[in-house]
Amino acid sequence: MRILVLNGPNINLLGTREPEIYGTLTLEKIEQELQQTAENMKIELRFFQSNIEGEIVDAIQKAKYEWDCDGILINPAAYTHTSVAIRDAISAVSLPAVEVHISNIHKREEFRKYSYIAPVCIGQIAGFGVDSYKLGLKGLVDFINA
Ligand code: CA2
Repeated sequence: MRILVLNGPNINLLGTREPEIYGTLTLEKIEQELQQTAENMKIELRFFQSNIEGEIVDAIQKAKYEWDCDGILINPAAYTHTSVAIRDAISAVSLPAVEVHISNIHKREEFRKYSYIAPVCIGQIAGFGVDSYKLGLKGLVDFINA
């Protein structure tokens, strides 16, 4: 089984600012920990991060048509709250997807509470730091195997 782990804008800057919200976590650390988790689960991960909405749409399409992925684990970051294009791409490829967030978006500013992406995902996990990705991955893999 192969899963695309997709991170959106500014996630590449994690660990440099706002540690009270995002901890000291870096993208490299998140990917290392997920890689370890995936090896234990005997699944394969493909990692992609972009600050550009269209590149994220392209990655979702490639997950289905080039990379032969079985599912998508996505932290759309700020695009969570704005992107019809990312939502439509997930719908269009019909791959199971799980939305994850490091912070609990439901206890932050009003504008972060709405997700354009959640309605086209199996589920959403928010607020557990790097564990949001691990929990999301487990949920996604269990869903695919069911
Ligand atoms: O909590 C999450 O995982 C978010 O997806 C993170 C996004 C935010 O826009 C979402 O509402 C929730 C922000 C990602 C990175 O933001 C940084 C901010 C300061 C320094 C470095 C990264």
